Amino acid sequence: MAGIQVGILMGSASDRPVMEEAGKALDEIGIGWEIRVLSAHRTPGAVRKYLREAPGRGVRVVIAGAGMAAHLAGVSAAETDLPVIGVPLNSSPLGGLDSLLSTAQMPPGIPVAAMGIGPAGARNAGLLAARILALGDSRVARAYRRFAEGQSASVLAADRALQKERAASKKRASRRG
Ligand code: RP5
Repeated sequence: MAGIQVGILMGSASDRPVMEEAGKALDEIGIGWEIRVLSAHRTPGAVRKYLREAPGRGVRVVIAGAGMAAHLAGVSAAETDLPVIGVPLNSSPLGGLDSLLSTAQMPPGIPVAAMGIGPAGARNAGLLAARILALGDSRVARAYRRFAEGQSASVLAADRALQKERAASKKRASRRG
């Protein structure tokens, strides 16, 4: 599907393993993405430049992950009118609570969609970006539906396997005794 549509930003290269979970979710739906190390604190000018140029390159949704005093999502939302999804990361002795509050507690007027802490939050950021893109693109909407149905099918298959295993083990127990 059409080029790069999601820009994934992270405050440090150390955030990469977690933030790539967002990219993996987008891959599962077939949405193009790019990923950049850009820090609200250490490279504020580069954050601004990226956000000014991103829409012209086709980016429609921004995902921003950062740890500690996590300002990247909020600063990004201040610099662009694109929807911004924030992912709080666990990279401090406070276990991510600091970044969760920094990401979620935006002052009124500058919205950030705050996800949960860490890899689950990053994955959900990718899926939320897909849902946003699906609103204006029926191919993305169909791909998302296929993804969701596949996910449900794998949970149902796991339940069937569990029930089969438990039934077999009960049968063995009743034979024994
Ligand atoms: C934040 O500080 C980054 O997002 C990262 O989670 C945290 C620590 O950064 P490094 O010291 O590992 O570069 O800005």
